[in-house]
Order: sequence, then structure tokens, then C-alpha cells
Amino acid sequence: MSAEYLKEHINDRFSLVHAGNGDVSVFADDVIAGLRSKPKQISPKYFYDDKGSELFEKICTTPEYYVTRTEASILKEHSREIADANSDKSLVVELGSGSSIKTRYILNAFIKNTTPVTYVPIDVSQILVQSGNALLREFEGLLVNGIIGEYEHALEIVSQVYKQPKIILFLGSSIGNFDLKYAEEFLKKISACTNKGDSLLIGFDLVKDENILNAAYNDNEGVTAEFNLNLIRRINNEFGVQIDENNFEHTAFFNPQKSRIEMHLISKCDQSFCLNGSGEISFRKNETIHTENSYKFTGEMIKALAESAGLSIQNSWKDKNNYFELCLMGK
Ligand code: AVJ
Repeated sequence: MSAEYLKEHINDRFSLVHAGNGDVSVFADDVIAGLRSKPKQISPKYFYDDKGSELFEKICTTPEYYVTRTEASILKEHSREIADANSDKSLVVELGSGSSIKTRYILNAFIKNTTPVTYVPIDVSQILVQSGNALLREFEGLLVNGIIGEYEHALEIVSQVYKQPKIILFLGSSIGNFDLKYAEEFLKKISACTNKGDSLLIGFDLVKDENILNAAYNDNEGVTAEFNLNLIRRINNEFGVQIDENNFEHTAFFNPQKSRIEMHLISKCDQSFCLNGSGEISFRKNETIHTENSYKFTGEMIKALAESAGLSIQNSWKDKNNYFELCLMGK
């Protein structure tokens, strides 16, 4: 199978591949299908337009959202050990790299062992251009070959283009957005794009006191609420409609049976609207759009996931509060 892509040369140390799925109507189709289904739902991947990405970065700095800073503290403490356990590798691939802030610990440690290190950030957003340039200024021994596109397509490109040993990073508990069945499938796909000896570093947010979990998704300043409601704004922008944001309300709560935080947008009233050719989409008061799941893991869940994907856990690290776990897996 050959993946199609377009390569852009930015400078001697920086290239970008546009793995684009090319289909601009995907957002529109998915939103309409999601709002017609029962219960109503929209995939969390649609949070991340420019405004949404900015709001997510802001969430990461709220006092309640412990996830980012906890993972960063683990990376800070153990990057050297991770690099030493992977001293045969000069290729670092990252799924969902965003601004690559936490990745700096890893890159720094790898560059101390070998140069040049080739970093392949993968993200759906143009943020790669800025973050790539910033990294190149910071790290002399770095080459950046970014891929703008969706994970699965980008992974195919990675496995075609790079034959040398690699480590793939999947940080931030982004895997928590997937339902458990799909997380398993996704790990299998990653595994299929790796060779023996490659490794995988994954961040998992752990099950903990419900109050801490609930607070992290209901920050006082209302940033998470704004992030959730930004979906309505995005629908307005992309469909050219004017749904009143004030007719929806953010809610997020831990669902212990499913071991996940659920985020929804609740309709505050009976309302209906049309999106290009969607027909009438109507809401009852208190009906919700399910906008995100964020799974919280136990050690057993992580073990089962790795096993089902045929990966072995080589090492893992937690913070002192046991809030978060970073796992190094291998094939
Ligand atoms: C980026 C999926 C890891 O689930 O914690 C943060 C997204 N949503 N606050 C998470 C998110 C609301 C985040 N992930």
C-alpha cells in the first residue's frame, strides 16, 4: 500500500509532509451525522481548530488540570533513563505533538546520546510550522521532518520512509480519547508500523479521587467550558450559521462504571436548527451532545491493552501522587 503525500522543503533542517486527507467536507459530514444520531455526539478531534488548540494550551496551565504538568514532571525526571534505554535510536516520532513542550525533555536527552536526532512530529494542525522552527533554534543537533495529517495515515508514511530504529511518543493521555476497543486497535496499528526493537512511549492518566478528576474538567476560570463550547462556535463558522452559544452549557463528570470523564454540551432549552442540507436538527431541553470521553486507567487496564496489541511493557514511571503513568513498550 502506498500513502500519498506532498513534501515541502522549509530549510536544510526542516521539511514538512502534508499527508492531507484532502476531504474538506469531513467536518461538516461528521457533525451532521453526529447530531442526527442518538444520543447526539461529535468527535473530540473537532475541538482543535486554531481557537480550540489555543484553549487547550490554556487548559494545561489551569491549577486544576494536573495532567500536563504531572506528565512533564515525570519526563523531566526520567528522560535520561528513557534515552539511555534507547541509545540505538536517533529517530523520534510523536503523535499529536502540538507545541512539543514536554517533548523537549526527551529530545534533549536523545541529542546528548547521538546527533543528529531526527524528530518527526505528527499533528493535524499547522502549529507544526511554528513549533518546528522554535525547536530548531533551540536544538542544534536536531532535524525536523513534520507530518501534517491524521495519525493513521501519517504512521503509514513513517513506516514507508524510515527504516532505522525509532521511538514513537504518544503523550498527554491522548489515548484516553479512544474507547478501549479502539485504543487496542490503534496500538495494534502502531505496532504494525514498527519493527522489532522499536519502542513506544505512552502517557496514561490514572484513576484517582473523583473530586480531583471532576475539578480537572471543570476549572474555576471556565477555560474547559469555553473549550467545549468552542465546538458551537466552530459549527457556526464552518456552516455559516448562528447557533446561540448561550443555549448550551458545558458539563463534565467522571463515570466510574466506564472509568472515564465524559464531556457534554447540554441544551438549555428546546431548540432546533438546520445545517446546510441537514434537515431539521432538534434538541429537547437537557438533551446533550456527547463531545468527549477521557478514559482514566488502572495498571491492569494498561497491561491488558499492551498485551492485546502484542506489546510488552519494558518500563514505567509514575509521579509521587500516582496521578499519571508513562509506559515504555516494545515489540
Ligand atoms: C488531550 C485528550 C488528553 O482528555 O484530558 C482536556 C483533552 N479535554 N480537558 C484530556 C481535554 C478537556 C485531554 N486530552
